[in-house]
Amino acid sequence: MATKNLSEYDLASVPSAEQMKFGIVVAEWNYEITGALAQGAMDTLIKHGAKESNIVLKHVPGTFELPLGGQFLAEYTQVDAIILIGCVIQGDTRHFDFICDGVTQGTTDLNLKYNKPFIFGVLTTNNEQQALDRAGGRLGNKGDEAAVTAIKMVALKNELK
Ligand code: DLZ
Repeated sequence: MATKNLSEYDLASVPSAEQMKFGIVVAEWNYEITGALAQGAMDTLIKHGAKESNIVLKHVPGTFELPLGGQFLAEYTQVDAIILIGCVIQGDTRHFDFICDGVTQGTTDLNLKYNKPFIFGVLTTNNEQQALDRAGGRLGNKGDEAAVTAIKMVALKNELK
């Protein structure tokens, strides 16, 4: 059997999300940005076949609460993947670092604890403009990317299990 050349893999193609169930947890802090990211994620999931009735959308106060919000969804719903959406903007104090550390480690832990994709849809920026640029502005919408990542990870799990 001929070995498939790695360059033949179509990295741009996205599997169908028709049979998949998703959770989206959105931080209320910087909602002008996180709301746009969540909308991008929702639109992209639906564009790739997910049914709106198979998407559970919940809010938490801030980015720091995202891992626990995600854990609630993993425990109490039947979703295949959970997208965590937040935006932390650098300020004058070290709060930024603590929130970023907490949400990053928390998300990593959830992925491995539940054997389920928890997607890191968190912007960590120096200022508001950098966040706006990535929430539907000149650099696209990172919510779209988070949704595609969720679909690809669920498809990979379904293929292997
Ligand atoms: C307190 C705080 C600060 C200063 N900045 C942000 C931020 O930029 N983005 C964000 O999502 N949340 C922020 N928070 C709130 C924390 O995430 C958290 O909700 C509180 O510390 C309570 O646990």
